[in-house]
Amino acid sequence: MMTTVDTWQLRAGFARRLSHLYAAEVPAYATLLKVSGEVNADVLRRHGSDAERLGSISRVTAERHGAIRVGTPRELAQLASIFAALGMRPVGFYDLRDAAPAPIPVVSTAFRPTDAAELARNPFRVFVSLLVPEDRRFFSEDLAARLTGFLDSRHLFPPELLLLAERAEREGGLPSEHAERFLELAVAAFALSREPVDLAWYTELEEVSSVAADIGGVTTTHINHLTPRVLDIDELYRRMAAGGIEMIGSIQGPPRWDGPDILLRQTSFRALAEPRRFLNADGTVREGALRVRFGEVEARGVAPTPAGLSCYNRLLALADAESAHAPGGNRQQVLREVWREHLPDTERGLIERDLAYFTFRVSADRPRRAKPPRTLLGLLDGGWITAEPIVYEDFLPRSAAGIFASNLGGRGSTVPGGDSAPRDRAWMEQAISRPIQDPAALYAAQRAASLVRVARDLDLGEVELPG
Ligand code: OOG
Ligand code: NI
Repeated sequence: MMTTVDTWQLRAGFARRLSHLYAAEVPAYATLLKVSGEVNADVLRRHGSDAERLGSISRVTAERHGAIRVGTPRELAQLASIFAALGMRPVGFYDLRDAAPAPIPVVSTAFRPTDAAELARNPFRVFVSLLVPEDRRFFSEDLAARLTGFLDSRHLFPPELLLLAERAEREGGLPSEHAERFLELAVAAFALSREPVDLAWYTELEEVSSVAADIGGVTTTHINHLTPRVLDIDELYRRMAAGGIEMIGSIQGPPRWDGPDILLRQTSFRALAEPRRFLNADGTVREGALRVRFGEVEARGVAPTPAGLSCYNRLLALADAESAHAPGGNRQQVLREVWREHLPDTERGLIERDLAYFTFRVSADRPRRAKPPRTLLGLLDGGWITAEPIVYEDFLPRSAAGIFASNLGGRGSTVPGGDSAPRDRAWMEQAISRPIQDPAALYAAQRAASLVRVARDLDLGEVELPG
């Protein structure tokens, strides 16, 4: 009998192979993995099971996100099919075209497992960006026409890969020898190509945006970075810097502080230039180098509610304003003070103000005789139930823009007032003929399901949320 490789096994296999490929292509990534592993082991030793409050050590050790950039809706739809074969669905919509510190001519989504059990098996996620040649703030009509022509004529994925992807999605996995072939082709599609790069074309696009050149200047795509998860990102930053890797700027996102970690904190470093061959206008080929890929690492916290997310954005703006008054000051220090002043420093505080998502379950040592209250806080404070944070599984537009910007060569150029070509989640759903889920709705559904179980176990009608 033929054995079937299930969807989640395909996903885990893909993530593992892509990681091997990237480590072979970008040696600094291999260093990053080694240091991340050491930091995680140290945190686990120091804090024991507390260190696993936001994910088991086996999940965190295997956890990666990647980034891939494509040029057309057709390419994005093909990627969506490959990721569907791996049990990864599009979640969230990000428009980076008016992002600070530098606008990027892309709109993005993230492909990831959406189910808690699937996330626990393997949480691999990929941030995928789609170029917007129709945006006149970046591309003139003439350049856009040539760019679209170039993109329409290339084929990023071989037909065999796309057929296997369709089958894997339909059947929830693949027979083992097909699985092997599928993974081989899928990983190869994201390797850095040895094809010569047309220098004049690449340079013309680079003058507009180096992301545009990275996407539309070549006939292939590639994995742009792969990011491990670490339990203490400040310690990782210190060790990488001490090891002679030049880390960029600082850690993006929330500060380190005494309260619960929310959202995600990320930092990155520029990878070395990689050898590439260039095609000159006279038809000759020469050896050169391109610096398009980088290393990144992240620490994840609890998922915010919509109220928590707008609170986060407000606090960042507040910190920006304070930093503007005292330029040259310590940003982390400023953030820490803002956090202390405005955010509750306990999980209970986050629950009370409905700023973050948790799941709840009835505690083993709950009171036996009394009648349970109906409110969430009453149940929590009375020892009836316990709360567990839901990990943030998504991305942050502002950090993403910062990551893009800090790793780009030139600043590029934009024409203010040009037609921006409206793009939103509905547009992207149509472009790929698949629904794109809302991150907050996924977290809210997880919380709601846990409360239904609590209500059933305690024989309550319904549990009342705060607020
Ligand atoms: C994606 C940048 C976004 C993150 O971690 O926020 C990202 C890219 O460089 O293509 O990966
Ligand atoms: Ni990233």
